[in-house]
Amino acid sequence: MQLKKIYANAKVCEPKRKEKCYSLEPDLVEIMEKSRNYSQLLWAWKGWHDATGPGMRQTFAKIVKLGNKGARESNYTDLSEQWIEDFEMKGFEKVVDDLYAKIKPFYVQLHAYVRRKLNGIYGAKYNAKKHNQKLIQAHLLGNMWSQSWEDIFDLVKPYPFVEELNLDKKLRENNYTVNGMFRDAEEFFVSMGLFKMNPTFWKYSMLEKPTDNRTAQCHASAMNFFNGFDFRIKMCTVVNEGNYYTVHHEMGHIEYYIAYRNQSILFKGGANSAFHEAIGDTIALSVNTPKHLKAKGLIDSDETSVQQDLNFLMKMALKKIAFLPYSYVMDKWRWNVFRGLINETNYNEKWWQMRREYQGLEAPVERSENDFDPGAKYHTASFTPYTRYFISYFHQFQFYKALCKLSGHKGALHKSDFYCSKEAGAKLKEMLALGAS
Ligand code: X8Z
Ligand code: ZN
Repeated sequence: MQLKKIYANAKVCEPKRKEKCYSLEPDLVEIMEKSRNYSQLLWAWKGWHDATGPGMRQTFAKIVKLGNKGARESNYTDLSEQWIEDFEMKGFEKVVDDLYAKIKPFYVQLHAYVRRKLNGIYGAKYNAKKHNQKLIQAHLLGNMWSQSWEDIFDLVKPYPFVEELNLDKKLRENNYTVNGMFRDAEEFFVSMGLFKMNPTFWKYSMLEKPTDNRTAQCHASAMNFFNGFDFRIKMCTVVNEGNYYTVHHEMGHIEYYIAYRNQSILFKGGANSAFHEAIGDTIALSVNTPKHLKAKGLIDSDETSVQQDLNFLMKMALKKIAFLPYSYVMDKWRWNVFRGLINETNYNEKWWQMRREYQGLEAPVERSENDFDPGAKYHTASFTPYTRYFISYFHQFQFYKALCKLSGHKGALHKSDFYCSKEAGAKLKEMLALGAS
């Protein structure tokens, strides 16, 4: 079966009630985010990894062969070189390695801090004999892939008794709908002089999971139909903080599509794929600030104490710093597969070797070469390169800083909101309109 089909159809069923099955979105994702029950988390984690990877293994190997053949026929050494070429930069892999090395000391501290907190919570449940005390078990970080850790913020909050804005709660209290979240994102872009979504967007986008028995590929995406007006988002949106963020991410793609719609076909693309991934996230950084949430009437005051600031920055680190080694591993592993340095005999062994080395994670249960744990991730099933996200997590802070400056912000960077800044908007629009030219 096609890999993407396996991913879209995978379900995890209860062992005693086989008819009671859960899909990734929203069920398993929510368990991973909210459950603090070691066994339940393990069940969801193992269930999803078992339901996806093993069936993908053979087809994945076949596609690697074909992909390499295609790349070589186009004079690349293999598919890794073709993927890397997207960034049009000599020595790009070294740039990635250097960025990772720069961030590593920070990540190591974050990891050690989180590990200690988790030991305090789940310690007794760890299998003391098997568990490596230096590693964190992969199912305890609030996320199926341990790629970003903000959903365990409540467990690791530096000042637990200081109250924070709980955006989830605020969205519920204000009776937010999915449509309302998309309207908010649109309104932010428009406030800066960027584009409104057009009727085609609202008519043909799939903003919620279909409720009939169609299977939807729920992983959020934004599509350009390359005719100058048809741009759509597909997302199984639910009303919560994480999705509020992702809605801005996806609309960032659409804004970019619209901005470069008049470029020649060759240039109808991002400056590179990382630029494309960074636009919506840049906006979301601004949306996330107390200043902005006050402007939206979601909180009463944007005065924050030092403790609140530190809590805020910890949450940011859980989201943005924890992501870096994850995104690094995703493509390092695949580049090495394309190069023949990893093959069908050791796909999973090498995957976990890299997960240990770079992310400091271990599988909570024994894994073998019958498993194929990289396949639990959408981008493996869809053969979507992932370095774009790694790089975009640097770009987005660079873009954010520049837009803050243009909007006239003074003071701490993490408090800057460039909502309504036409100066910042004009420059952003100018950059987006260049597309890949
Ligand atoms: O895949 C995405 C977007 C679509 S381009 C929702 N992201 C990566 C992921 O989910 O793994 C955004 C952050 C990283
Ligand atoms: Zn994206």
